[in-house]
Amino acid sequence: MSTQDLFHGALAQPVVMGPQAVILPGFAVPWMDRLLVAVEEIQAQALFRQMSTPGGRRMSVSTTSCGELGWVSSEHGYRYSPVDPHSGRPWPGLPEAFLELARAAASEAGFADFHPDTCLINRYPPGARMGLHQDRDERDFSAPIVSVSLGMTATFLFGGHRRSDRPARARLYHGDVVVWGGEDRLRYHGVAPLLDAPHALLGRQRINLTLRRAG
Ligand code: MD3
Ligand code: FE
Repeated sequence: MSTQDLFHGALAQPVVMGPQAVILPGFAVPWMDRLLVAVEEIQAQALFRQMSTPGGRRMSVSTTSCGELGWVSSEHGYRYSPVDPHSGRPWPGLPEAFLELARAAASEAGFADFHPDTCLINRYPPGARMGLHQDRDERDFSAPIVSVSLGMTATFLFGGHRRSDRPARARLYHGDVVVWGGEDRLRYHGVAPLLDAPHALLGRQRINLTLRRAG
């Protein structure tokens, strides 16, 4: 394992992406072992699945959720549901490590008292991507979103308030955390097709956690 895997960002400064959007390089490193154990437990109870979009296309990313609500997508639209439609059971609970990390990162970015009630977990195999979109399915846009990148490096696309605004690009590495809120909360964003460069711990995949207040 390279020093980059362990210490990328432990020494790095926050990267400002917008007035209320910031990358915290390596911020998740102190929680890493607990995060990876928790992701394993969640994916055993609520399998990753490739959802369809209302446009009828299959997403290249596989998703699952934990918390009181989980994000689901189908031909009928996007929504948050208290049960996993795949199993008919409630989603697994939000792990304590997710909550601690989300609250610490939000606070570091200037958002006090963040109480997420869901975490969407995205799994990217090589080549998977996420087109430019806004996150509008949450009830209250005043809460920030905290995202945690695990595994293979991604190129994140950070656009503006119109789909046609040319996006800025930022690399997101294993252990990086990003916090978006306020006026940046509804900006278009996406992920460029994932390059096939295996990660020392997670192999040929990227896993992204997004902690949100949906209900
Ligand atoms: C910027 N996920 O799940 S996380 C998503 O890496 C999503 O899997 C991407 O976009 C991923 O909806 C990016 C970063 C993210 C999440 C929410 C945002 C960026 C955001 C909300 C507003 C602006
Ligand atoms: Fe999004």
